[in-house]
Amino acid sequence: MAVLLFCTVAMACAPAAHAEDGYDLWLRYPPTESARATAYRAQVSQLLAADATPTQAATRAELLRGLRGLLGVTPVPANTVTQAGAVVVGTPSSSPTIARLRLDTRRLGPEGYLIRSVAIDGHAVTVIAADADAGALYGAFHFLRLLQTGQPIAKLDLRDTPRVKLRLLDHWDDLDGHVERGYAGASIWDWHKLPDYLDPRYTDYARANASLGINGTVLNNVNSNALSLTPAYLEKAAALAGVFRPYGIRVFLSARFSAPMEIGGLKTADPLDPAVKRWWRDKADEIYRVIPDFGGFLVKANSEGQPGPQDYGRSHADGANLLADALAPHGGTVMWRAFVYSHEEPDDRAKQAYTEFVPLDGKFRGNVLVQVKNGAIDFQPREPFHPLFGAMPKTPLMMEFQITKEYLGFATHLVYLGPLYEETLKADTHAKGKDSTVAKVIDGSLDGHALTGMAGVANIGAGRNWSGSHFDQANWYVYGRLAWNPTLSSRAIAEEWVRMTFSNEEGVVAPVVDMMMGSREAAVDYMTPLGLHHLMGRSHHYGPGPWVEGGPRADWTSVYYHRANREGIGFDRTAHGSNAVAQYSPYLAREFGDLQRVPEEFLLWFHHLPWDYRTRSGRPLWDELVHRYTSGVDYVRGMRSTWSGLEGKVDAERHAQVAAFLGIQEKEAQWWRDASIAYFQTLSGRPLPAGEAAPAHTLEYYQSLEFPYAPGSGR
Ligand code: BDP
Repeated sequence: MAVLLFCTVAMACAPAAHAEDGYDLWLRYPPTESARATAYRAQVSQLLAADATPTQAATRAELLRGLRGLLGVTPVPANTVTQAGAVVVGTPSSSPTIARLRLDTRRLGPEGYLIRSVAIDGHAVTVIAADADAGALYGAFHFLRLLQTGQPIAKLDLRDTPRVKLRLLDHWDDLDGHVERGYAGASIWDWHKLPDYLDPRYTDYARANASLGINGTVLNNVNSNALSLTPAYLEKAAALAGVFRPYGIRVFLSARFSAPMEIGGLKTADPLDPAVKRWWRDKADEIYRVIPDFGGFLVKANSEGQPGPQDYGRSHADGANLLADALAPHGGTVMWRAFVYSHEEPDDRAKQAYTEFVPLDGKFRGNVLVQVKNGAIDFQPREPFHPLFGAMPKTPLMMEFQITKEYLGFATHLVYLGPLYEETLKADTHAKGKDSTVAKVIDGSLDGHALTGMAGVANIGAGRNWSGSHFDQANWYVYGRLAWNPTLSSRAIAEEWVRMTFSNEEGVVAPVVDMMMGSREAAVDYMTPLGLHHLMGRSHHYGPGPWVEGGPRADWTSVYYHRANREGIGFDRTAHGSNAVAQYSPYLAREFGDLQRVPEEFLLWFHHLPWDYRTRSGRPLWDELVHRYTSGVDYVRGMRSTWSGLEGKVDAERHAQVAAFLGIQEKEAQWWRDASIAYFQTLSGRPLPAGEAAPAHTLEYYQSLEFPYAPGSGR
């Protein structure tokens, strides 16, 4: 075991010499303010960290990097704890010092850790102990986070284990470098140069994910290309897996259901056909030969034109089980998506996944997770939680959140998604009485599942700042932290992120956190207030399009969802309408179906109401709608002024970009408001409430706008 002793060097507290372009994410490790740094240095005078395995080496390297950056200390080798302030990292098998302490690491599992202030031979020491290397790595990141956020470290007694087993990013990246719904440039995977060239960025990607506890990545788009499963591409995926492995991250692939035909030369992909079964078994064997710790397959089947088992009259369970059987001998998992709605089914789209999947509860193999989007439509600014949560007790359900902001302003709108995720996770399904939260469905505690998971559709691209904007990094961050522990508070996570990414100064932290916390509600208000949904521009999804109608299918239009006419607006999902409320527990079905009790944020999701319906503010519905649109825009204006007040407190480079993006956001929020009001006014026939400004342009103007090159389009 290598043991390092620090010597402290004089530290220049000058601003970082490199450009503040966001590349370093929340792992910037900037110099700590001097009084605090002096105190910390005495507490990290020595580092005992083994480097016998790649994960141990990564752990030690990260601690050294962090301490050097934060405290300006340079390590030199030593042997044992010889002075106060040693930091000891490892497991009972990697560290004799930890073994001597006889800590109960067993109960931490393969990824948990504890951080404790103890005395060793009379010296005050910080121990970061785990039962396995990955846990020690996570513990090291936690320790660095404490320093970076200015926490005291003298009396630590922390213990943490992940509540969710698979904590994944889903990349919607195509093999040609395009990212579906990606707003941060091209794909970070340079398939053409893989496997021979390993961009150092892959390592930084792994570090960032490990710092949050993300332990898996699905490399390719759910609208997948069978070529990903050919030997040449498997070799490329294996090279990435090699970079990620030391950081506890496993590689998964989206599998195209018709691959046996497209790359296997078979005539069918029927899941019950023996040749198809053999093909998948052989394919799984082949994958595990090159990627021994391969995680498994993600599948989008019989959805939006993708092939699937229903093409052969088979069920989703038949399809999932086919792949599950192929992976089972190797310990792999199938994540089968419940995002399905069919051409043939004329029913309310919000009901279709439930209708198809609930009858299959109990029919999936033990290594299948059904992956469910947070809401029943499609990653809208606000949706009630998906009714499948709580409705399939015999099947482990995995959460799918979208981190990339397809429906929330792409990269330029400052919208912190923490409150959206938290709202969904805290929602009570009432499936087994009160306090049957979605978080408990996801972490397996409600129904006793050991296989659990959460997926976030990544917002990562090759752009220098990874996520398309500085603030979108916070969405990657909060997703990762909540995947580790779905009960954390999004406000606390925002604060952590601001401290690590921008500044520990209270004068920065408080206003920025406040601004972030209200930003999602503001986007709901200027885009889709009061439960409206799916009103964006057709296909590229950029900007407002409440007038969208016609085309290949009704449920790809806006008019299908808002149902506005001379009389009123909203989708009646009560027993008088589509009765989607009945897919929730009886308690919630009553609540959502009852105008007196339905939460106002879901009003028009569940009810069709007259324009003069009196809302809780006392305003008629039309006036309330206009009021909400306007207050969303006002909030953005407020964020601009808060941010401009921070000039000089945040580095000029990032300050300027955020300021410019907020300018774009204000313009576009105004556009959403004005276009929506101009359109709905033609139906309501009502005047604008007193004091409300008229839209800047005519409805025809807004309808004439076209965006053939909007980024991230699907294909
Ligand atoms: C929709 C996206 C589309 C995705 C689809 C999915 O617009 O690009 O393919 O979700 O999740 O929101 O499969």
